[in-house]
Amino acid sequence: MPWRKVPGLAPASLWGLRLPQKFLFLLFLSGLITLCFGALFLLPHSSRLKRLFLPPRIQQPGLEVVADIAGHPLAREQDLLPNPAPAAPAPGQDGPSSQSRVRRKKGWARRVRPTGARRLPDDGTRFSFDFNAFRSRLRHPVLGSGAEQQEESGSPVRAQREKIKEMMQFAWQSYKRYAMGRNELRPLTRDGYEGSMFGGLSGATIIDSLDTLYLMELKEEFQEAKAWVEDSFHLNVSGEASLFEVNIRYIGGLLSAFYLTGEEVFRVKAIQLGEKLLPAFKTPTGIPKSSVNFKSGSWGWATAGSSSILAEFGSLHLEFLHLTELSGQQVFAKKVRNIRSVLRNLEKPFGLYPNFLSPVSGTWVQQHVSVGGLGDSFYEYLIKSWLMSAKTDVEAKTMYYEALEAIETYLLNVSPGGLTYIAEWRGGILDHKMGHLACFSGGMIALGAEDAEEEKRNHYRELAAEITKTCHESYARSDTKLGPEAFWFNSGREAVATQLSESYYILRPEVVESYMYLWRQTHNPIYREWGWEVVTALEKYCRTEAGFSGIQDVYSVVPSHDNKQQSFFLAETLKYLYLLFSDDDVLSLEDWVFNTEAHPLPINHSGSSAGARRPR
Ligand code: DMJ
Repeated sequence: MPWRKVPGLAPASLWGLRLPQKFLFLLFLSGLITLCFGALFLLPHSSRLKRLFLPPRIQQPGLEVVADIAGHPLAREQDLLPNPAPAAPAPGQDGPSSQSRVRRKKGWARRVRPTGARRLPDDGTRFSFDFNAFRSRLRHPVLGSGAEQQEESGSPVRAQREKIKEMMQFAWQSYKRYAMGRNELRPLTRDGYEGSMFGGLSGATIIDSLDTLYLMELKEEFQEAKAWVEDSFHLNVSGEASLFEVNIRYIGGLLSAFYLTGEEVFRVKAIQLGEKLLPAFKTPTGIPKSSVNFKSGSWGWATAGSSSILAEFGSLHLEFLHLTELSGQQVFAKKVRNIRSVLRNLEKPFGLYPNFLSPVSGTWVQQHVSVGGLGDSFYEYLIKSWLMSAKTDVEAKTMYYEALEAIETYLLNVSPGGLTYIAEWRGGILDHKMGHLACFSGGMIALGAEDAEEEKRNHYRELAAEITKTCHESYARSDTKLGPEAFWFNSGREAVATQLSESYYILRPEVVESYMYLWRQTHNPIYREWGWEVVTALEKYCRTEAGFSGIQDVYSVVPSHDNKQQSFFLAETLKYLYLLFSDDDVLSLEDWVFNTEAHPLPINHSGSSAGARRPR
């Protein structure tokens, strides 16, 4: 019925209310509205609602970027991130240190919450890391002081670097064309494969390649890789994974990508993946098992019966400290510090570290000692922990030099032909062989030489050079000029494999890794010559039409390819080769340490607690 005025009565409202009633109703209504708005703005977690009501430009500083990424898949997965670090410039653009300085002057830095200002330890992805402050602490621009580097254009070194870049581009494009999203490329069959180490995670080659692409300024390729991480790198997998491999390749690769670019997606994924690894530490000693089951969250098998492997549980330290640094979650640092203290307190036979340890009883399982496979990166992570802590982790330094001394006393040998090598030890009996993996030790000893006691520095420099020379011999004495998987010093034969099963080369990096460190330490041109020999041999024997492949026999010039382009070829071999032909301030060793998969992690110049470990 339409509203009409009733004669003789005071005018009524729309609902037929009298004036006092109307007044009371309006009073009630305005009280209700005030209450609602109060709740909206004052209750915890209301910031998301605020975003719904306020246009992006008038939101709090620091939340502007959040509004931009709200439709991003990562934002959906993680909830919204409170304060993402601003992205560093694309490869080749101005160094971020100078950029951050300029921006700070304009007040831009106010948008970035200082480190530690807001810690939400229950979810490391919400933690705020001050990326600008970190970048301003670097002593050298990431990509060196100039795009041209020091040498004149047209110089052979520049051309050599360009060649290595072309190899990376070819390796990446082949992978992209035939195996994008799979773990690794099979260049002969032109497809991809997953392998059994990553528990259902995919894209190992992509994650392993990110920093190399960035370093080489392969901008388009880097964007392709990043887009895949954003859109297709899913962590909700349910297989059984190697703790070590996931850590060094995926977490290491993501951490480096974050530190190089400031892109939040890398930080967030690294932390989430790190959290997925934590169940591996649920053992009576806290020494993790080799593998973790992503589905049940339990730990699974360990090779060699019930043992954990020294090189595996001993190569988590660098990445886990950075996970704490980037997440505010102490749990990561606590796990690796516990490993350190278990090892520190254990009785060591002759000061040597055997390769197998029971995670249940915390005792050594076998008396096999090696600086090659099973032991290798444990030693590497001791000296690198010292360096990464900006030389505050004295415990790591002490353990490193003590271990090196024992290795020298019991494992080091010189062959009748004058080649220095590190043998393997089985309960006191020596195997006079070196694995290709052990060839990283030349670089490690060179890196550590500078902080040794003064009277030992020269000795370690010479030792590093001698071991690297031996490893070069293992290449030079083959027909392809590539080195075998293992080589012996027996019965008059030196630095050669003695059986076909040890004669393969799977694109491994350790020898060129040592060339790179020795070059940076000495600038002796021999290391670039040797590096170039490797480039030439790779091109001749390992390049196929659809990518690079390992070969079955380095002593045959008719290559039999193994049909695998290992992800570490892109992460390590090509990166170390490129750095060998670059200026020293490109990824300077004053700013970075390389994890055992060649992913650069920054030295902790800030002295934050995640990195430092004071002497006891
Ligand atoms: C890489 O995954 C790492 O360097 C690891 O430490 C040992 N082996 C391979 C490359 O050979």
